Amino acid sequence: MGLLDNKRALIVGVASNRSIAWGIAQAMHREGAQLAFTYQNEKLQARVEKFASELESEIALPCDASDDTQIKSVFDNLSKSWDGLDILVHSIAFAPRELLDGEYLKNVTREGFRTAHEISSYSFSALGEASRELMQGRNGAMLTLSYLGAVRSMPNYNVMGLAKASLEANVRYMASSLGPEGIRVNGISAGPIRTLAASGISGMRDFLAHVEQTSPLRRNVTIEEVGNVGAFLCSDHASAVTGEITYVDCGFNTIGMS
Ligand code: NAD
Ligand code: 0WE
Repeated sequence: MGLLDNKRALIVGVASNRSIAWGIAQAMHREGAQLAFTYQNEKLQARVEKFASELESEIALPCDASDDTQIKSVFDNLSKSWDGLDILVHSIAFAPRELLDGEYLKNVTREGFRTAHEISSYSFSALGEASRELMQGRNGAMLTLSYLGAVRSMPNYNVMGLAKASLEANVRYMASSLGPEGIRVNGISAGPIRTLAASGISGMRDFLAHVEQTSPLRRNVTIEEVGNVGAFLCSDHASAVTGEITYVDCGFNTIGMS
């Protein structure tokens, strides 16, 4: 018996075998969930189709989160294969790279600010609202991924920190909107992990080394560990947990000094 037997999950945000969304998908599959995936663009299509088939899924649909038409067609398409949806996993973020370096205030622009908030926070609202109909009458759960930069200033994370603060507020407001329908909404604030989104980020190595040296567990977190907590939060074992941000960061956020 798995935690997620008979549940159907849509996974948004797989780009490689290092993606946090991939860790979550693997845990959910292991716990008995049936999966569907989306991919951002044609460059990722073949890869995501291969990842889907590894987890016994035949559903991989295009979804660029900046395009309302694509968001709508994901659910139109999904409803052809599935008569309902139990779980939405939102694991995407984007800010123009130039803004993720140097001083926040000097580098922030109106356009970069808008893009970061649109792709990293609004997209969760848009996908959540689009999931709503398929989730009726089945104790649905939605999950997103945040980072400590939402609540503490971090070097170089800059405008992404503001977008994650918005995303975390979004978790609470979506939980309020959807709670009366039995749908729960939660976030995981993960520690730094080497993924595509983290590659080429200046200072990523220092972030990882700092957590390894100072976190209570003296190491970094893995996508498998984030996946396990994600599977739990979207399972009926977490049926009274909503609007929460759960830290999966080897305790790093809890220390004052180490
Ligand atoms: P990743 O590169 O594997 O995943 C990022 C995903 O975002 C990719 O699948 C990409 O296709 C998608 N994406 C970007 N723009 C998009 C758009 N316009 N439309 C649709 N998809 C789009 O990296 P990851 O680290 O697994 O990131 C997943 C989530 O985890 C992000 O929200 C990220 O902020 C968060 N997170 C990452 C870390 C870390 O250190 N890696 C830590 C905490 C939280
Ligand atoms: O949320 C993130 C990264 C999200 C991200 C990554 C990129 C790289 C490619 C958003 N937009 C872009 N845009 C690109 O062009 N993380 C939590 C990982 C991360 O990113 C950092 C970090 C950490 C940790 C950026 C600066 C400092 C630390």
